[in-house]
Amino acid sequence: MGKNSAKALMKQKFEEHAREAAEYAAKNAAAAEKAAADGAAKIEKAAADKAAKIEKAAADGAARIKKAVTDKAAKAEAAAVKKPLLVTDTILRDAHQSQAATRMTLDDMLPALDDLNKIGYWSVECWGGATFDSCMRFLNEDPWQRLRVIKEHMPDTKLQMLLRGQNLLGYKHYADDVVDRFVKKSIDNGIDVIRIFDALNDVRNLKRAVDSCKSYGGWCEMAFSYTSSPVHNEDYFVKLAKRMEEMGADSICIKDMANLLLPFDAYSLVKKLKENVSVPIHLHTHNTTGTGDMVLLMASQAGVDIVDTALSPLANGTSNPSTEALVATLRGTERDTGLDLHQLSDVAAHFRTVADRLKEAGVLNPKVLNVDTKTLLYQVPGGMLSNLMNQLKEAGKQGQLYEVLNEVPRVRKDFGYPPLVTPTSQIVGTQAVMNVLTGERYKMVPKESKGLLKGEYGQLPGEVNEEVRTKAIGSEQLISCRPADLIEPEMEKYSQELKAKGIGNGSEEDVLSYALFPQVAEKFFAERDKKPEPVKEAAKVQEADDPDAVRELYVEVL
Ligand SMILES: [Mn+2]
Repeated sequence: MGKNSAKALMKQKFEEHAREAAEYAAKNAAAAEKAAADGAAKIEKAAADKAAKIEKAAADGAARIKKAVTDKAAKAEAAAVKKPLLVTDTILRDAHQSQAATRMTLDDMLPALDDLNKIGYWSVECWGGATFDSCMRFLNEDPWQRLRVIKEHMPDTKLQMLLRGQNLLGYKHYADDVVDRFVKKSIDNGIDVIRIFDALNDVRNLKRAVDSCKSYGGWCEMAFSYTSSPVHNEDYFVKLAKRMEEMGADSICIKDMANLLLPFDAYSLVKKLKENVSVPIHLHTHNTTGTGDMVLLMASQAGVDIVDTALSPLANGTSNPSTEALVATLRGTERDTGLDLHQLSDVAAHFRTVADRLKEAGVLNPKVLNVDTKTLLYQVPGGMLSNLMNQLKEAGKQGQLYEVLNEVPRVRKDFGYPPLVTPTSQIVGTQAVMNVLTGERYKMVPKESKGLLKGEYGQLPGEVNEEVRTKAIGSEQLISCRPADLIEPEMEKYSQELKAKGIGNGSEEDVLSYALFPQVAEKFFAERDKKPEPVKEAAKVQEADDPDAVRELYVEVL
């Protein structure tokens, strides 16, 4: 082989080798490329899978959230639709107490009771307040018998009463055993709902009545006396309501006895209460200053559960707003009361005849229907205003009314801002009149003012002016405990007294009537037990030596 052919062979070999190498490399590269492509595809697929999964999860989540929101909205909507405003009618208690000095008789009520029972009210207020005293003092009627008859005719409607805590239906603190038996007998004779309040909002004065009400199976509605002052604000009332819920209240009532609560304040207060307590909120107001209907409407929009109204013949003015007007206003709305206007109108027709009778008898002065905006200016409840005017008239000093109206808030401040409700409205009002008429503040201090400053009625809400307190009671010891802690049991004593005097029918109800109003009850028993049929004419007004008689000068603010 020549040199050239050897070279050619080498070249050929080299080329072969190079071709093989190139082929090998190409093969490897293809494999690598394929692997890379496969890897990338895998990653891409995984990423796509993951993304799809996430997207699906997100979609699921969104759907779930959307569903939950929709459900909640539907529920809220359903709840709103299904939240009729509940109504308590006061026609048998506050309506005639506020307009006609509590002079409606059982005979006035009887023809309407069966129809009232069919209306579908949450409750009908028919007892307590001043009705008990008025029955015996003026109407020669046994208040217990009245309650039993009402119950008999109204078995399907909750019967409601108003109770002044430890004062029961009287004007002083009673012993715990009297409170307990009174609450028990009220429930035994037909009461279902007891609204319990204290003029000073001192919950210690509510405790005995509340515990008894619950132990005897009554619906315990705890009420606070609404007022406005530097110490009485929304937080104060919310705190009080929470305390009441803790004490076992089945419902809580805003008791605006003087129509001082304004519509937008009512809205805000009800909202706050609904946020902070879980028991139903019940609103009681009057139409003295002309804002009552608006107060109820705003409260209904804020979610109040129950409101007080009175059938139209004895509604408005110093009484509560009218039932029919509110029922018509809310018809077809989410707060529709469900009450039937025709049925209401039929029952109202009867009470129109009763209102006419009361007008003829001179106990219903149409003046009570006038809107009285002085309360808005002076924060003096309507009933209190009439008392002040009467007191000044008796003294021949009507011209000093505006001086007295300006003195009332000053006395109230000195006394630690008590809410102005019976009996504090009378105490503050009388003191203001004396401060003006004597020409020297606190020159004369009645024993009721002294008692209030001493702590006999419970704890005053704000700071007391110590200079005034010293001038009134000197260095006398203050009472810081619950006032009733100082009272011995009384039931046995009264029971023995009745036996010794040979009066009463031997029932515990009679002992209680006597415990609350000894002189009035004694006179009433004599009258009742002498004749088989109760006389219909009003009993004579008590003689002046009756210690309770002084109250006849007063108009109740309840
Ligand atoms: Mn009232």
